[in-house]
Amino acid sequence: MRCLRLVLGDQLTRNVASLQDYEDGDVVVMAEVAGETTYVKHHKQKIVFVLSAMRHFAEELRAEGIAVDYIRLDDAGNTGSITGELQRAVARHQAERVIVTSPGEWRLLADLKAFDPGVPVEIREDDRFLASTACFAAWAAERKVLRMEFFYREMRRETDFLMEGDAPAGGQWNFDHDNRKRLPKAQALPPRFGFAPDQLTRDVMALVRARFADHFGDLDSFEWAVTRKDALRSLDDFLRDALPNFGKYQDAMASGEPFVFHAVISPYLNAGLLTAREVCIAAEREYIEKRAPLNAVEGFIRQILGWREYVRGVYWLKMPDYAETNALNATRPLPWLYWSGETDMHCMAEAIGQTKRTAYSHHIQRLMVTGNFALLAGIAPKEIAEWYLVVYADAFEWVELPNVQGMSQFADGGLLASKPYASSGAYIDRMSDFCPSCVYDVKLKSGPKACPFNFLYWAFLIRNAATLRGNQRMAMPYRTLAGWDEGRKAAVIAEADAFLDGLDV
Ligand code: FAD
Ligand code: DLZ
Ligand code: SF4
Repeated sequence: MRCLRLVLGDQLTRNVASLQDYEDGDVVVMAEVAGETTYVKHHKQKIVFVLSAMRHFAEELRAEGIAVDYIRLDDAGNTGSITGELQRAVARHQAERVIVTSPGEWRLLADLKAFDPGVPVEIREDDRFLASTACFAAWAAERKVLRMEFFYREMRRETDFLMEGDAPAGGQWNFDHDNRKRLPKAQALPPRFGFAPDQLTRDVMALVRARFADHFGDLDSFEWAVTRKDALRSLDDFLRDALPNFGKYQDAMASGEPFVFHAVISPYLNAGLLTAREVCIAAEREYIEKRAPLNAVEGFIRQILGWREYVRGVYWLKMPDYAETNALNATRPLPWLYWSGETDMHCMAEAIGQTKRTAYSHHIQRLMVTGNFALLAGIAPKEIAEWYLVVYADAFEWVELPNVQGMSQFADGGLLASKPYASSGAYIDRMSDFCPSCVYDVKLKSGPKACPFNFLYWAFLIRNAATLRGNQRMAMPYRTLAGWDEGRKAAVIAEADAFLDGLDV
Protein backbone atom coordinates (compact mmCIF):
# COMPACT_ATOMS: atom_id res chain seq x y z
CA MET A 1 0.00 0.00 0.00
CA ARG A 2 1.48 3.34 -1.06
CA CYS A 3 1.75 5.69 1.92
CA LEU A 4 2.46 9.39 1.92
CA ARG A 5 4.47 10.37 4.98
CA LEU A 6 4.39 14.06 5.89
CA VAL A 7 7.41 15.66 7.55
CA LEU A 8 6.89 19.26 8.72
CA GLY A 9 9.59 21.88 9.12
CA ASP A 10 9.92 21.17 12.86
CA GLN A 11 9.87 17.38 12.48
CA LEU A 12 13.36 16.96 11.03
CA THR A 13 14.24 13.86 13.05
CA ARG A 14 15.19 10.64 11.25
CA ASN A 15 12.96 8.46 13.43
CA VAL A 16 10.04 10.91 13.77
CA ALA A 17 6.78 8.96 14.14
CA SER A 18 5.64 9.36 10.52
CA LEU A 19 8.94 7.90 9.22
CA GLN A 20 9.25 4.99 11.64
CA ASP A 21 7.90 2.19 9.42
CA TYR A 22 8.80 3.62 6.01
CA GLU A 23 8.74 0.97 3.29
CA ASP A 24 9.92 0.95 -0.32
CA GLY A 25 7.15 2.44 -2.44
CA ASP A 26 6.18 4.99 0.21
CA VAL A 27 6.83 8.68 -0.42
CA VAL A 28 7.90 11.30 2.09
CA VAL A 29 6.21 14.66 1.48
CA MET A 30 7.87 17.88 2.56
CA ALA A 31 6.39 21.22 1.52
CA GLU A 32 7.50 24.81 1.80
CA VAL A 33 4.22 26.73 1.91
CA ALA A 34 3.27 30.39 2.17
CA GLY A 35 0.79 29.59 4.94
CA GLU A 36 3.59 28.50 7.27
CA THR A 37 6.07 31.19 6.25
CA THR A 38 3.58 34.01 6.81
CA TYR A 39 0.96 33.05 9.44
CA VAL A 40 3.04 35.47 11.45
CA LYS A 41 5.79 37.55 9.85
CA HIS A 42 8.64 35.40 11.20
CA HIS A 43 12.15 36.81 11.62
CA LYS A 44 13.98 36.35 8.31
CA GLN A 45 16.54 34.08 10.01
CA LYS A 46 13.81 31.80 11.33
CA ILE A 47 12.46 31.23 7.81
CA VAL A 48 15.96 30.60 6.45
CA PHE A 49 16.72 28.23 9.32
CA VAL A 50 13.54 26.18 8.84
CA LEU A 51 13.57 26.04 5.03
CA SER A 52 17.29 25.36 4.76
CA ALA A 53 17.12 22.66 7.45
CA MET A 54 14.16 21.13 5.55
CA ARG A 55 16.12 21.09 2.30
CA HIS A 56 19.18 19.55 3.95
CA PHE A 57 17.04 16.94 5.70
CA ALA A 58 15.36 15.99 2.40
CA GLU A 59 18.81 15.50 0.85
CA GLU A 60 19.86 13.28 3.74
CA LEU A 61 16.75 11.12 3.35
CA ARG A 62 17.34 10.82 -0.40
CA ALA A 63 20.96 9.81 0.23
CA GLU A 64 19.54 6.91 2.23
CA GLY A 65 17.41 5.85 -0.73
CA ILE A 66 14.16 7.25 0.67
CA ALA A 67 11.75 8.74 -1.90
CA VAL A 68 11.07 12.39 -1.08
CA ASP A 69 8.59 14.59 -2.88
CA TYR A 70 9.84 18.05 -1.92
CA ILE A 71 7.74 21.06 -2.85
CA ARG A 72 9.55 24.40 -2.91
CA LEU A 73 7.95 27.68 -2.04
CA ASP A 74 8.26 28.95 -5.60
CA ASP A 75 7.15 25.74 -7.36
CA ALA A 76 4.36 26.28 -9.88
CA GLY A 77 0.98 25.29 -8.49
CA ASN A 78 2.05 25.45 -4.83
CA THR A 79 -1.28 25.89 -3.03
CA GLY A 80 0.29 27.64 -0.05
CA SER A 81 -0.98 25.26 2.62
CA ILE A 82 0.16 21.96 4.11
CA THR A 83 -3.21 20.30 3.50
CA GLY A 84 -3.36 21.71 -0.04
CA GLU A 85 0.04 20.20 -0.81
CA LEU A 86 -0.90 16.87 0.77
CA GLN A 87 -4.08 16.78 -1.32
CA ARG A 88 -2.07 17.36 -4.52
CA ALA A 89 0.49 14.74 -3.47
CA VAL A 90 -2.24 12.13 -2.84
CA ALA A 91 -3.41 12.59 -6.43
CA ARG A 92 0.14 12.71 -7.87
CA HIS A 93 1.22 9.48 -6.21
CA GLN A 94 -2.18 7.77 -6.14
CA ALA A 95 -1.58 7.26 -2.46
CA GLU A 96 -3.82 5.00 -0.44
CA ARG A 97 -2.95 6.41 2.99
CA VAL A 98 -1.44 9.48 4.60
CA ILE A 99 0.62 9.33 7.79
CA VAL A 100 1.51 12.48 9.72
CA THR A 101 3.17 13.19 13.04
CA SER A 102 0.99 15.39 15.20
CA PRO A 103 2.12 19.00 14.60
CA GLY A 104 3.43 21.28 17.33
CA GLU A 105 0.78 23.94 16.90
CA TRP A 106 -2.91 23.67 17.64
CA ARG A 107 -4.05 25.51 14.50
CA LEU A 108 -2.26 23.04 12.20
CA LEU A 109 -3.55 20.03 14.14
CA ALA A 110 -7.07 21.43 13.68
CA ASP A 111 -6.41 21.73 9.91
CA LEU A 112 -5.10 18.16 9.72
CA LYS A 113 -8.00 16.77 11.73
CA ALA A 114 -10.42 18.44 9.33
CA PHE A 115 -8.46 17.31 6.25
CA ASP A 116 -10.24 14.71 4.14
CA PRO A 117 -8.26 13.78 1.04
CA GLY A 118 -10.49 10.77 0.27
CA VAL A 119 -7.99 8.27 1.76
CA PRO A 120 -7.37 7.52 5.46
CA VAL A 121 -5.20 10.00 7.37
CA GLU A 122 -3.36 8.68 10.43
CA ILE A 123 -2.17 11.30 12.93
CA ARG A 124 0.56 9.80 15.12
CA GLU A 125 1.64 11.04 18.52
CA ASP A 126 4.93 12.97 18.42
CA ASP A 127 7.05 10.64 20.55
CA ARG A 128 10.16 12.83 20.57
CA PHE A 129 9.08 14.30 23.92
CA LEU A 130 9.95 12.69 27.23
CA ALA A 131 6.39 13.05 28.54
CA SER A 132 3.41 12.23 26.33
CA THR A 133 0.48 14.65 26.37
CA ALA A 134 -1.60 11.85 27.94
CA CYS A 135 0.94 11.38 30.77
CA PHE A 136 0.96 15.11 31.43
CA ALA A 137 -2.84 15.26 31.45
CA ALA A 138 -2.94 12.34 33.93
CA TRP A 139 -0.41 14.11 36.18
CA ALA A 140 -2.39 17.38 35.95
CA ALA A 141 -5.72 15.67 36.66
CA GLU A 142 -4.52 14.74 40.15
CA ARG A 143 -3.53 18.29 41.11
CA LYS A 144 -5.09 21.64 41.93
CA VAL A 145 -1.96 23.61 41.03
CA LEU A 146 0.40 22.58 38.25
CA ARG A 147 3.82 23.60 39.52
CA MET A 148 6.75 22.77 37.26
CA GLU A 149 8.95 21.73 40.18
CA PHE A 150 6.71 18.78 41.11
CA PHE A 151 6.30 17.70 37.50
CA TYR A 152 10.09 17.86 37.12
CA ARG A 153 10.65 15.58 40.12
CA GLU A 154 8.27 13.04 38.61
CA MET A 155 10.20 13.28 35.35
CA ARG A 156 13.51 12.73 37.14
CA ARG A 157 12.11 9.59 38.78
CA GLU A 158 10.53 8.47 35.51
CA THR A 159 13.66 8.91 33.37
CA ASP A 160 16.31 8.24 36.03
CA PHE A 161 18.31 11.33 35.03
CA LEU A 162 20.58 12.48 37.90
CA MET A 163 19.17 9.91 40.31
CA GLU A 164 21.02 7.87 42.91
CA GLY A 165 18.56 5.08 43.54
CA ASP A 166 15.33 6.75 44.63
CA ALA A 167 17.07 9.97 45.69
CA PRO A 168 18.18 12.93 43.58
CA ALA A 169 21.93 13.14 42.93
CA GLY A 170 23.59 15.30 45.57
CA GLY A 171 20.58 14.93 47.88
CA GLN A 172 18.62 17.85 46.36
CA TRP A 173 16.26 18.17 43.42
CA ASN A 174 17.22 21.75 42.64
CA PHE A 175 20.49 23.65 43.07
CA ASP A 176 19.27 27.12 42.16
CA HIS A 177 20.58 28.64 45.38
CA ASP A 178 24.10 28.08 43.95
CA ASN A 179 23.10 29.78 40.69
CA ARG A 180 21.97 33.27 39.69
CA LYS A 181 25.32 35.03 40.08
CA ARG A 182 26.20 38.30 38.40
CA LEU A 183 29.00 38.04 35.82
CA PRO A 184 32.31 39.24 37.34
CA LYS A 185 33.94 42.04 35.29
CA ALA A 186 36.91 39.95 34.15
CA GLN A 187 34.93 36.78 33.48
CA ALA A 188 35.98 35.27 30.14
CA LEU A 189 33.07 33.99 28.06
CA PRO A 190 33.18 30.82 25.96
CA PRO A 191 33.94 31.12 22.24
CA ARG A 192 30.96 30.79 19.93
CA PHE A 193 31.34 29.09 16.58
CA GLY A 194 28.88 30.10 13.89
CA PHE A 195 28.32 28.16 10.68
CA ALA A 196 29.03 29.86 7.38
CA PRO A 197 26.01 29.35 5.09
CA ASP A 198 26.60 26.75 2.36
CA GLN A 199 25.20 27.10 -1.19
CA LEU A 200 21.87 25.58 -0.26
CA THR A 201 21.43 28.02 2.64
CA ARG A 202 22.55 30.91 0.44
CA ASP A 203 19.82 29.98 -2.06
CA VAL A 204 17.22 30.13 0.71
CA MET A 205 18.66 33.43 1.93
CA ALA A 206 18.18 34.87 -1.57
CA LEU A 207 14.60 33.61 -1.61
CA VAL A 208 13.87 35.13 1.80
CA ARG A 209 15.54 38.40 0.86
CA ALA A 210 13.32 38.64 -2.21
CA ARG A 211 10.02 37.42 -0.73
CA PHE A 212 10.13 38.49 2.90
CA ALA A 213 12.01 41.79 2.77
CA ASP A 214 9.46 43.42 5.07
CA HIS A 215 9.86 40.81 7.80
CA PHE A 216 11.70 41.66 11.03
CA GLY A 217 15.39 40.94 11.50
CA ASP A 218 18.81 40.99 9.89
CA LEU A 219 19.77 38.23 7.51
CA ASP A 220 23.46 38.77 6.72
CA SER A 221 24.43 37.68 10.25
CA PHE A 222 22.83 34.22 9.78
CA GLU A 223 25.07 31.61 11.45
CA TRP A 224 22.68 28.86 12.58
CA ALA A 225 23.42 25.19 11.98
CA VAL A 226 20.98 23.70 9.49
CA THR A 227 21.97 20.03 9.72
CA ARG A 228 21.98 17.53 12.55
CA LYS A 229 25.74 17.12 12.14
CA ASP A 230 26.37 20.82 12.80
CA ALA A 231 23.74 20.99 15.55
CA LEU A 232 25.63 18.18 17.30
CA ARG A 233 28.84 20.20 16.93
CA SER A 234 27.11 23.13 18.65
CA LEU A 235 26.00 20.86 21.46
CA ASP A 236 29.54 19.51 21.89
CA ASP A 237 30.95 23.06 21.96
CA PHE A 238 28.45 24.01 24.66
CA LEU A 239 29.15 20.94 26.78
CA ARG A 240 32.89 21.53 26.62
CA ASP A 241 33.09 25.32 26.87
CA ALA A 242 29.99 26.60 28.63
CA LEU A 243 28.11 23.96 30.62
CA PRO A 244 30.40 24.07 33.69
CA ASN A 245 29.40 27.72 34.23
CA PHE A 246 25.82 27.42 32.95
CA GLY A 247 24.20 27.24 36.39
CA LYS A 248 26.20 29.93 38.09
CA TYR A 249 25.64 32.55 35.38
CA GLN A 250 22.28 31.38 34.05
CA ASP A 251 20.58 34.68 34.91
CA ALA A 252 23.47 37.02 34.09
CA MET A 253 23.24 39.57 31.27
CA ALA A 254 26.08 41.53 29.66
CA SER A 255 26.26 44.26 27.02
CA GLY A 256 27.21 42.92 23.59
CA GLU A 257 27.06 39.31 24.86
CA PRO A 258 23.85 37.63 23.78
CA PHE A 259 24.86 34.08 24.67
CA VAL A 260 26.81 34.25 27.99
CA PHE A 261 26.96 30.56 29.11
CA HIS A 262 23.72 29.41 27.46
CA ALA A 263 23.49 26.45 25.10
CA VAL A 264 21.89 28.23 22.12
CA ILE A 265 20.36 24.97 20.91
CA SER A 266 16.63 25.67 21.24
CA PRO A 267 16.01 26.00 17.46
CA TYR A 268 17.76 22.64 16.96
CA LEU A 269 15.70 20.93 19.66
CA ASN A 270 12.46 22.45 18.43
CA ALA A 271 13.05 21.66 14.76
CA GLY A 272 14.14 18.10 15.56
CA LEU A 273 17.84 18.30 14.67
CA LEU A 274 18.57 17.33 18.29
CA THR A 275 16.37 15.37 20.66
CA ALA A 276 15.65 16.23 24.27
CA ARG A 277 16.70 12.79 25.46
CA GLU A 278 20.10 12.83 23.76
CA VAL A 279 20.84 16.33 25.07
CA CYS A 280 19.98 15.29 28.65
CA ILE A 281 22.07 12.11 28.32
CA ALA A 282 25.04 14.13 27.03
CA ALA A 283 24.74 16.68 29.85
CA GLU A 284 24.40 14.00 32.52
CA ARG A 285 27.57 12.35 31.18
CA GLU A 286 29.47 15.59 31.84
CA TYR A 287 28.49 15.31 35.51
CA ILE A 288 29.17 11.57 35.80
CA GLU A 289 32.61 11.98 34.21
CA LYS A 290 33.28 14.99 36.46
CA ARG A 291 33.71 17.61 33.76
CA ALA A 292 30.82 19.78 34.98
CA PRO A 293 29.46 20.41 38.48
CA LEU A 294 26.07 19.21 39.62
CA ASN A 295 24.54 22.69 40.04
CA ALA A 296 25.24 23.38 36.34
CA VAL A 297 24.11 20.02 35.00
CA GLU A 298 20.99 19.85 37.18
CA GLY A 299 20.06 23.42 36.23
CA PHE A 300 20.50 22.62 32.53
CA ILE A 301 18.64 19.31 32.59
CA ARG A 302 15.79 20.98 34.53
CA GLN A 303 15.28 23.41 31.62
CA ILE A 304 14.75 20.56 29.19
CA LEU A 305 13.33 17.68 31.24
CA GLY A 306 11.34 20.11 33.40
CA TRP A 307 10.40 23.38 31.75
CA ARG A 308 10.34 22.32 28.11
CA GLU A 309 8.22 19.23 28.73
CA TYR A 310 6.03 21.06 31.23
CA VAL A 311 5.14 24.00 28.97
CA ARG A 312 4.25 21.58 26.20
CA GLY A 313 1.97 19.71 28.58
CA VAL A 314 0.27 22.95 29.64
CA TYR A 315 -0.16 24.01 25.99
CA TRP A 316 -1.96 20.87 24.90
CA LEU A 317 -3.97 20.68 28.11
CA LYS A 318 -5.26 24.23 27.86
CA MET A 319 -5.50 25.10 24.15
CA PRO A 320 -7.29 26.73 22.42
CA ASP A 321 -8.62 28.82 25.34
CA TYR A 322 -5.11 29.43 26.67
CA ALA A 323 -4.34 31.81 23.79
CA GLU A 324 -7.27 34.02 24.86
CA THR A 325 -6.30 34.41 28.52
CA ASN A 326 -5.84 37.94 29.84
CA ALA A 327 -6.17 37.79 33.63
CA LEU A 328 -4.79 41.30 34.13
CA ASN A 329 -7.00 42.81 31.39
CA ALA A 330 -3.98 44.29 29.64
CA THR A 331 -4.93 46.19 26.49
CA ARG A 332 -2.10 48.55 25.50
CA PRO A 333 -0.79 48.11 21.91
CA LEU A 334 2.81 46.96 21.47
CA PRO A 335 5.16 49.98 21.27
CA TRP A 336 7.09 50.36 18.04
CA LEU A 337 10.40 50.14 19.91
CA TYR A 338 9.92 46.34 20.05
CA TRP A 339 10.44 46.34 16.28
CA SER A 340 12.96 49.16 15.93
CA GLY A 341 15.04 48.53 19.04
CA GLU A 342 15.34 52.31 19.24
CA THR A 343 14.97 53.39 22.83
CA ASP A 344 17.02 55.10 25.51
CA MET A 345 16.43 52.13 27.81
CA HIS A 346 19.79 50.43 27.41
CA CYS A 347 18.56 47.02 28.59
CA MET A 348 15.70 47.02 26.06
CA ALA A 349 17.95 48.25 23.24
CA GLU A 350 20.42 45.42 24.02
CA ALA A 351 17.76 42.70 24.16
CA ILE A 352 15.92 43.82 21.03
CA GLY A 353 19.08 44.68 19.08
CA GLN A 354 20.57 41.24 19.58
CA THR A 355 17.20 39.66 18.76
CA LYS A 356 17.25 41.51 15.44
CA ARG A 357 20.82 40.43 14.70
CA THR A 358 20.62 36.80 15.84
CA ALA A 359 16.94 35.74 16.23
CA TYR A 360 18.02 34.73 19.74
CA SER A 361 18.11 36.09 23.23
CA HIS A 362 18.54 34.13 26.39
CA HIS A 363 15.86 33.37 28.93
CA ILE A 364 16.46 36.24 31.33
CA GLN A 365 16.50 38.79 28.53
CA ARG A 366 13.13 37.44 27.39
CA LEU A 367 11.64 37.18 30.88
CA MET A 368 13.10 40.07 32.86
CA VAL A 369 13.75 42.67 30.16
CA THR A 370 11.34 42.54 27.18
CA GLY A 371 8.76 40.41 29.02
CA ASN A 372 8.96 42.40 32.24
CA PHE A 373 8.56 45.69 30.35
CA ALA A 374 5.47 44.40 28.50
CA LEU A 375 3.97 43.14 31.76
CA LEU A 376 4.56 46.42 33.60
CA ALA A 377 3.33 48.45 30.63
CA GLY A 378 0.11 46.40 30.34
CA ILE A 379 0.65 45.32 26.73
CA ALA A 380 -2.20 43.18 25.38
CA PRO A 381 -1.09 39.51 25.70
CA LYS A 382 -2.01 38.76 22.09
CA GLU A 383 0.30 41.51 20.82
CA ILE A 384 3.30 40.54 22.92
CA ALA A 385 2.72 36.82 22.26
CA GLU A 386 2.78 37.46 18.52
CA TRP A 387 6.01 39.42 18.90
CA TYR A 388 7.71 36.49 20.63
CA LEU A 389 6.40 34.09 17.99
CA VAL A 390 7.83 36.31 15.26
CA VAL A 391 11.26 37.22 16.53
CA TYR A 392 12.96 34.03 17.75
CA ALA A 393 14.35 31.20 15.64
CA ASP A 394 13.13 28.76 18.30
CA ALA A 395 9.57 30.10 18.42
CA PHE A 396 6.85 27.52 17.92
CA GLU A 397 3.55 28.15 19.61
CA TRP A 398 3.57 25.07 21.88
CA VAL A 399 6.62 26.44 23.70
CA GLU A 400 6.30 30.18 23.05
CA LEU A 401 2.71 30.66 24.23
CA PRO A 402 2.93 29.19 27.77
CA ASN A 403 6.19 31.06 28.30
CA VAL A 404 4.56 34.34 27.28
CA GLN A 405 0.97 34.02 28.54
CA GLY A 406 1.89 32.06 31.63
CA MET A 407 5.42 32.69 32.77
CA SER A 408 6.00 36.20 31.51
CA GLN A 409 2.63 38.00 31.36
CA PHE A 410 0.64 36.24 34.12
CA ALA A 411 -2.23 36.25 31.62
CA ASP A 412 -3.32 32.79 32.79
CA GLY A 413 -3.89 34.15 36.29
CA GLY A 414 -1.17 32.04 37.92
CA LEU A 415 -1.67 28.59 36.41
CA LEU A 416 1.99 28.43 35.40
CA ALA A 417 3.76 30.96 37.64
CA SER A 418 3.00 31.43 41.32
CA LYS A 419 3.53 35.19 40.97
CA PRO A 420 4.10 37.67 38.15
CA TYR A 421 7.72 38.09 37.03
CA ALA A 422 7.49 41.85 37.61
CA SER A 423 10.46 43.81 38.80
CA SER A 424 11.84 47.30 39.02
CA GLY A 425 15.17 48.32 37.49
CA ALA A 426 16.99 46.99 40.56
CA TYR A 427 16.81 43.39 39.33
CA ILE A 428 18.24 44.30 35.91
CA ASP A 429 20.97 46.33 37.58
CA ARG A 430 21.87 43.41 39.85
CA MET A 431 22.10 40.88 37.02
CA SER A 432 23.73 42.97 34.28
CA ASP A 433 26.18 45.72 33.38
CA PHE A 434 23.45 47.66 31.50
CA CYS A 435 22.55 50.42 33.92
CA PRO A 436 25.79 52.40 34.27
CA SER A 437 25.72 53.17 30.54
CA CYS A 438 22.00 53.98 30.38
CA VAL A 439 20.49 57.44 29.85
CA TYR A 440 18.23 56.69 32.81
CA ASP A 441 19.30 56.38 36.43
CA VAL A 442 18.31 53.10 37.99
CA LYS A 443 18.47 54.59 41.48
CA LEU A 444 15.87 57.29 40.71
CA LYS A 445 12.22 56.44 41.33
CA SER A 446 10.62 59.41 39.57
CA GLY A 447 11.42 62.34 37.33
CA PRO A 448 12.65 62.56 33.72
CA LYS A 449 15.90 60.72 34.49
CA ALA A 450 14.27 57.94 36.54
CA CYS A 451 14.55 54.39 35.24
CA PRO A 452 11.13 53.68 33.64
CA PHE A 453 11.10 50.17 35.14
CA ASN A 454 10.91 51.81 38.59
CA PHE A 455 7.74 53.88 38.26
CA LEU A 456 6.16 51.33 35.88
CA TYR A 457 6.69 48.65 38.54
CA TRP A 458 4.80 50.54 41.24
CA ALA A 459 2.10 51.65 38.80
CA PHE A 460 1.66 47.99 37.81
CA LEU A 461 1.21 46.95 41.43
CA ILE A 462 -1.27 49.75 42.11
CA ARG A 463 -3.30 49.03 38.97
CA ASN A 464 -3.48 45.32 39.61
CA ALA A 465 -3.92 45.44 43.36
CA ALA A 466 -7.36 43.83 43.28
CA THR A 467 -5.97 40.76 41.50
CA LEU A 468 -2.52 40.50 43.09
CA ARG A 469 -2.76 41.82 46.64
CA GLY A 470 -3.96 38.48 48.00
CA ASN A 471 -0.97 36.61 46.52
CA GLN A 472 1.29 35.54 49.42
CA ARG A 473 4.40 35.93 47.29
CA MET A 474 3.50 39.57 46.60
CA ALA A 475 2.98 40.43 50.26
CA MET A 476 6.18 42.45 50.61
CA PRO A 477 5.61 45.10 47.90
CA TYR A 478 1.96 45.41 48.87
CA ARG A 479 3.01 46.03 52.47
CA THR A 480 5.18 48.86 51.18
CA LEU A 481 2.31 50.24 49.11
CA ALA A 482 0.02 50.18 52.13
CA GLY A 483 2.15 53.02 53.52
CA TRP A 484 1.54 55.23 50.46
CA ASP A 485 -1.18 57.86 50.47
CA GLU A 486 -3.55 58.22 47.49
CA GLY A 487 -1.74 61.31 46.19
CA ARG A 488 1.54 59.42 45.92
CA LYS A 489 -0.15 56.53 44.13
CA ALA A 490 -1.89 58.90 41.69
CA ALA A 491 1.43 60.60 40.92
CA VAL A 492 3.11 57.28 40.05
CA ILE A 493 0.20 56.25 37.84
CA ALA A 494 0.32 59.65 36.10
CA GLU A 495 4.07 59.36 35.51
CA ALA A 496 3.72 55.83 34.14
CA ASP A 497 0.85 56.84 31.84
CA ALA A 498 2.70 59.87 30.52
CA PHE A 499 5.75 57.72 29.75
CA LEU A 500 3.74 54.97 28.05
CA ASP A 501 1.50 57.36 26.13
CA GLY A 502 4.65 59.00 24.80
CA LEU A 503 5.83 55.79 23.12
CA ASP A 504 5.13 55.39 19.41
CA VAL A 505 2.99 52.41 18.47
P1 FAD B 1 19.41 27.39 27.65
O1 FAD B 1 19.19 28.47 28.63
O2 FAD B 1 20.79 26.98 27.40
O3 FAD B 1 18.52 26.14 28.11
C1 FAD B 1 18.64 24.86 27.47
C2 FAD B 1 17.35 24.43 26.85
O4 FAD B 1 16.33 24.34 27.81
C3 FAD B 1 16.80 25.36 25.78
O5 FAD B 1 17.42 25.15 24.53
C4 FAD B 1 15.33 25.01 25.77
O6 FAD B 1 15.06 23.93 24.90
C5 FAD B 1 15.07 24.59 27.21
N1 FAD B 1 14.40 25.66 27.95
C6 FAD B 1 14.98 26.55 28.77
N2 FAD B 1 14.04 27.34 29.34
C7 FAD B 1 12.86 26.93 28.83
C8 FAD B 1 11.51 27.35 29.01
N3 FAD B 1 11.19 28.35 29.84
N4 FAD B 1 10.56 26.73 28.30
C9 FAD B 1 10.85 25.73 27.46
N5 FAD B 1 12.10 25.29 27.26
C10 FAD B 1 13.08 25.87 27.94
N6 FAD B 1 11.84 28.76 24.25
C11 FAD B 1 11.65 28.21 23.04
O7 FAD B 1 12.24 27.17 22.75
N7 FAD B 1 10.84 28.80 22.13
C12 FAD B 1 10.17 29.95 22.40
O8 FAD B 1 9.44 30.45 21.56
C13 FAD B 1 10.36 30.56 23.67
N8 FAD B 1 9.74 31.73 23.99
C14 FAD B 1 9.94 32.28 25.22
C15 FAD B 1 9.27 33.47 25.53
C16 FAD B 1 9.42 34.03 26.78
C17 FAD B 1 8.68 35.27 27.15
C18 FAD B 1 10.27 33.43 27.73
C19 FAD B 1 10.45 34.03 29.08
C20 FAD B 1 10.95 32.26 27.42
C21 FAD B 1 10.78 31.66 26.17
N9 FAD B 1 11.44 30.47 25.83
C22 FAD B 1 11.22 29.91 24.60
C23 FAD B 1 12.26 29.75 26.81
C24 FAD B 1 13.75 30.10 26.81
O9 FAD B 1 13.92 31.48 26.90
C25 FAD B 1 14.47 29.54 25.60
O10 FAD B 1 14.20 28.17 25.46
C26 FAD B 1 15.98 29.70 25.73
O11 FAD B 1 16.29 31.07 25.88
C27 FAD B 1 16.67 29.12 24.52
O12 FAD B 1 18.05 29.40 24.57
P2 FAD B 1 19.14 28.29 24.89
O13 FAD B 1 19.02 27.16 23.92
O14 FAD B 1 20.43 29.00 24.95
O15 FAD B 1 18.66 27.80 26.30
C1 DLZ C 1 8.06 27.69 10.81
C2 DLZ C 1 7.85 27.06 9.48
C3 DLZ C 1 8.06 27.80 8.32
C4 DLZ C 1 8.56 29.20 8.37
N1 DLZ C 1 7.83 27.27 7.11
C5 DLZ C 1 7.43 25.98 7.00
C6 DLZ C 1 7.14 25.39 5.74
O1 DLZ C 1 7.21 26.03 4.70
N2 DLZ C 1 6.77 24.10 5.72
C7 DLZ C 1 6.64 23.35 6.84
O2 DLZ C 1 6.35 22.15 6.77
N3 DLZ C 1 6.87 23.90 8.04
C8 DLZ C 1 7.25 25.18 8.15
N4 DLZ C 1 7.45 25.75 9.37
C9 DLZ C 1 7.17 24.93 10.56
C10 DLZ C 1 5.67 24.85 10.83
O3 DLZ C 1 5.16 26.16 10.98
C11 DLZ C 1 5.41 23.97 12.04
O4 DLZ C 1 5.53 22.64 11.65
C12 DLZ C 1 4.05 24.20 12.63
O5 DLZ C 1 3.96 25.48 13.15
C13 DLZ C 1 3.75 23.19 13.73
O6 DLZ C 1 4.62 23.35 14.81
FE1 SF4 D 1 17.17 49.37 31.93
FE2 SF4 D 1 16.54 51.12 33.84
FE3 SF4 D 1 18.94 50.01 33.85
FE4 SF4 D 1 18.30 51.78 31.96
S1 SF4 D 1 18.47 52.16 34.14
S2 SF4 D 1 19.35 49.83 31.64
S3 SF4 D 1 16.13 51.33 31.65
S4 SF4 D 1 16.99 48.96 34.12
